[in-house]
Amino acid sequence: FEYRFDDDLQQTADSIARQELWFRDAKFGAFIHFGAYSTLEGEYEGRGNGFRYSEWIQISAQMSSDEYHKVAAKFNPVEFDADEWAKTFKDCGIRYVVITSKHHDGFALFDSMVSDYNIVDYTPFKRDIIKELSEACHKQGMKFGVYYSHAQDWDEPDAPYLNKRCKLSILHPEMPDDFEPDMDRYIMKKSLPQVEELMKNYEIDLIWFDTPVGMNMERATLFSDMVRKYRPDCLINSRLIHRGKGKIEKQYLPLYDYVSIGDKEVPTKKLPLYVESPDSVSSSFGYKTKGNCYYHTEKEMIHRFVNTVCAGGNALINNGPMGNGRLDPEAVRIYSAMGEWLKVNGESIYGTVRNPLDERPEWGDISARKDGKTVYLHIFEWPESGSISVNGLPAEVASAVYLATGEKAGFSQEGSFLKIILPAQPLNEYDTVIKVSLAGSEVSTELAE
Ligand code: H79
Repeated sequence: FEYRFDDDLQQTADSIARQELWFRDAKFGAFIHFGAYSTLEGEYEGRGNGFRYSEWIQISAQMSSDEYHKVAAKFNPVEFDADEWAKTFKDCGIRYVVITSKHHDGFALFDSMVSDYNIVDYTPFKRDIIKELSEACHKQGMKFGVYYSHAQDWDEPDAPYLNKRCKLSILHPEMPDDFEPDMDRYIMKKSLPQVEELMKNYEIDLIWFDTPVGMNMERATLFSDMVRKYRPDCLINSRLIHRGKGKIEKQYLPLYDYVSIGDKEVPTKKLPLYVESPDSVSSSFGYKTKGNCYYHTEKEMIHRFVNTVCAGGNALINNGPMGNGRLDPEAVRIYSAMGEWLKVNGESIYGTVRNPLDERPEWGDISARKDGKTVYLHIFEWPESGSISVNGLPAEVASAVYLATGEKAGFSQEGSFLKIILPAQPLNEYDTVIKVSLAGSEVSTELAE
């Protein structure tokens, strides 16, 4: 785990209060990468399929903005149905949704007065996807957030580029050789006013900034203040100002509410601050069929999810809808397996806190209730020995019960050492959960506060 935090580094009281409105208990979010790139599926005129991420096609296929504009102008996801998306997510146990309102390509999925490079003004589709999806999600009782690429914008010559492959001469051959990019000009002209539009015109519960190339305290403060001005309860992620790597500076903390760990990173250690992991059902974020790509198995996905929650975070698990506007059936299959598992075992996920014990067990993982009197044992790998052990319980065990059936589990306890005798077969092929209720003194959950 490559992040370093000061011992005394804490999120601000305001941020913690905002997180506790809904975010900390929600655990499971759906991330959605959808845009003009979705139609290309990771390849343009036979090129560009070597990148892991299909949403990077403009760079991987080295397309000029003029070329990419033609792709965007044809974006017509006629089968998009916000209510169907929202209902599918809700049925799978998802509590919040975060969709790309503008990715690095600069193309917006909402009706923007700031730039007509958006789905309403620039395409035959003409519908505001952000508006429709925000309403559909709220109707289902889910929270709604937007991803917004505030620093990178490949359509804007003034915006900075993350990577040497994003050459101005390729993206914008029309620009003179002596052109000097001015990031502040881009921020004032496009990204800050678009964030204002999103905050003013939509019901947004969370804004997900990404790739803070060129950001500093001053620039980040503009965005943070803009969000807070219109939507004081709206959560902001840490990529507004930093990538979460290395040491996190204390002065940044009031600008955002929680830390985004690395893309597709599953935490392996306890997390010092409240975090969210941007995971994906596949190796890409945007829908990809060309070149190398893989999907996680249902089992892998559930383990990644449970590990993240047990480390003390939320999992924002991405799906890339198809260019025609339908959800990717592979993603739906994976979410559905998670949903079926959650219907039985959701008590061990929602509203829980991280593993209060010192170690992650080799057979799986552990989550806990806030009351400090309940721990959930998640058994991923069924042991041949026919039993598992837990070390470090601070109190006597009053009961141990399988969440799947409500049946009692056999156990013996010696001091802080608990042994559970298992049946021959797991009760669930992904993760069998045993709820252990403690009597008397409490398991400390103070680290998770
Ligand atoms: O939106 C998703 C990614 O497109 C975005 N963050 C997630 C949530 C992202 N932006 N930047 N990065 C990820 C890191 C960039 C990695 C890169 Fe590469 C290395 C870009 C070019 C080289 C990966 C590998 C992408 C292309 C090759």
